[in-house]
Amino acid sequence: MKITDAKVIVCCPGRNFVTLKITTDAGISGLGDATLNGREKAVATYLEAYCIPALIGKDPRNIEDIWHYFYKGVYWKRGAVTMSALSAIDMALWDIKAKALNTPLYNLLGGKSRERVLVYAHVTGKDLEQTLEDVSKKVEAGYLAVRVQSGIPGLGQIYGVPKGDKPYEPAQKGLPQEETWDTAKYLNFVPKMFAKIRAVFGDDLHLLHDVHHRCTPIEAARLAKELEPFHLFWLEDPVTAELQEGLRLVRQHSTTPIAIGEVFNSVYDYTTLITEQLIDFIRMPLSHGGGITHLQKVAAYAAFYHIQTGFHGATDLSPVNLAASLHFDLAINNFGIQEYMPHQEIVHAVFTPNYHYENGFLYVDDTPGIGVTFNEEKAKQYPYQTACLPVNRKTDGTMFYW
Ligand code: EZ4
Ligand code: CO
Repeated sequence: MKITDAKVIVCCPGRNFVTLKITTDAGISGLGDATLNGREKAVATYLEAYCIPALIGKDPRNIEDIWHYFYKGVYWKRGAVTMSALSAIDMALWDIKAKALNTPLYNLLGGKSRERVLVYAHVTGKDLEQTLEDVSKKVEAGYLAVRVQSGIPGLGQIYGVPKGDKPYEPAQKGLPQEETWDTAKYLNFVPKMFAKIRAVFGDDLHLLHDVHHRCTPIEAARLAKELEPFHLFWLEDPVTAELQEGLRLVRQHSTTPIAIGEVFNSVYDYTTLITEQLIDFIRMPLSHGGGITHLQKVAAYAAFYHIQTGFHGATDLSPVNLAASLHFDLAINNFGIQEYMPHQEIVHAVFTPNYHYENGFLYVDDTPGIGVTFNEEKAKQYPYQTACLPVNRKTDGTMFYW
């Protein structure tokens, strides 16, 4: 089998997605998700200018060799842009292989370890009252796990809180918008919020929270310690993990489980965290972390250290990535949980999913391959629109992490 063509389609059904389609001489094509939120064109250009010309003529069945061609073979390796491109190539090759063998992807990853995938929903509200109402709605919808973010008294628009009645979507049209941050106000509010949620909803509901990289190690240690009585499923990205050693301090002070890695793109972002058992869940998504080929290795490495998966599943990752993640989640032994932020209906006009939600779980059907179909004609109706993630400043104007 030979790769005869590959193309990148950037479309904007409500938000931007970058899709790689690889075509072969066997009449089989594969899809990969190359979306990097707010940096879509950088990945598209890298694929078009440097990767696609080198892909043509290669045998798509040799996934491991092609992976290393674009990793070891490339002098300027790692980084979000190049790894997102490599991830999309890898995903499309696995899609082709599974279609060629006429079997759903999970069969090539070891088969099913479970029939369904536990997911967590996003709860948001502009204040505590609205947040509690939203927890109720998600519980009514059958969710067994919820990630809770809320507006904070004294702060304006912040991460995780929707504007008006629209579902939360961090990227906004045009140049980055500015948000304001105050860690002291945040640290005072969050433990009170979880105390209230536990008091109202009891012990069984799994509760998660995303710090979004905004604490120093000692601040994160305080938060993780104060949240201990509420038994979180996880505390996500408590510190910016450019400095892996920062997690040691958090660990020394608390038994709150830690999840990290949605901005990671290689196993080398994780080595200290995994070998020193400083975290409990890896979150690096297939579409940014080197695809199925690399995540199989990272997930296996994590498993030896009692660490589970909890893949990133925000709406800025396309249905192709979500479906691929679900196959992976079904197959591996150390699956933990899957983030599930449903796409807007308009997204499904372009990408037809092969998964569905029911009572707290996602199910994937037995369509061969990854199983998502992509309607190129429809995609043309939704051309790319410039959109960026916000930037964040402290209340005195100092630039801060978003
Ligand atoms: O901010 O995917 O856990 N989920 C998250 C996401 C990220 C976005 C950034 O593109 O932190 O909402
Ligand atoms: Co996050």
